Amino acid sequence: MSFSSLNDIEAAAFERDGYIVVKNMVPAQRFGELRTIATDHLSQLIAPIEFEVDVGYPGAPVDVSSPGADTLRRLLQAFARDEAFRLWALDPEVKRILACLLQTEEDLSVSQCHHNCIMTKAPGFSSATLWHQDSRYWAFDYENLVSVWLALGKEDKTNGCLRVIPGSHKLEPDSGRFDAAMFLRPDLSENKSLIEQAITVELNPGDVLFFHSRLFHAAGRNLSDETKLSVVFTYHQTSNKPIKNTRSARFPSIVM
Ligand SMILES: O=C(O)CCC(=O)C(=O)O
Repeated sequence: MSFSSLNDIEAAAFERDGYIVVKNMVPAQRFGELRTIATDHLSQLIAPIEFEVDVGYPGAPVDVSSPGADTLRRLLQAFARDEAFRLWALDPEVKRILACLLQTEEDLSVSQCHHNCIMTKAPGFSSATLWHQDSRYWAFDYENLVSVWLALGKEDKTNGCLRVIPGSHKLEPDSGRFDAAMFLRPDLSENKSLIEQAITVELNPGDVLFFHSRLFHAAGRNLSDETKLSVVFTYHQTSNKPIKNTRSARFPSIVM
């Protein structure tokens, strides 16, 4: 799919599946620049940073004295880090596609709360992310947000690319199917049969995945010898407000 051809068919695919991939959306020079800045911030440990040990996901070092405890997970606050990230977050083509996917002519905003990051997945001590909906992090008037995931390098099974369950954004599983951290419980047969429907989202650098905040997704560990880097921002209609005093309201959203 080319972004210049995004049309009613792609919008219908998003409505049906909860995600679309726009191939080659970002040219090499631009994703190369973003990658250089991200790599520089990683090597200089420019805060705020989340470490694998902070998330405590499967495979993460268990505490700060464990081997690999200095493994990075996310460079947080991407919007504030550099003009190049801000320009990408507010890119007019991103806005046009989001308006089409959300089927809205309203103003759109980018959240500065969770996501708004450079996701990193390092070889060695990276963790796996279990099946979840991003709505576990969010508290908005409506669970109708879209995340935009730009691959800065190749993403495939070997380095822990995303897996998604097409159409799962429409499901309303009972609370008992989740654990306390709002991950799907893998021991339940109804969850097992849902997870069997998953597909792997392999991306080339410059490809962009748009996915709904209710879409179930997961990712494996990075078994390659290179760090995986992706820029992720999340968007909402400006009239869809974060609930006061929640994590979603910690920082103001930016109108596109
Ligand atoms: O790259 C991963 O492990 C998945 C990250 C993710 O799904 C999330 O942070 O919501």
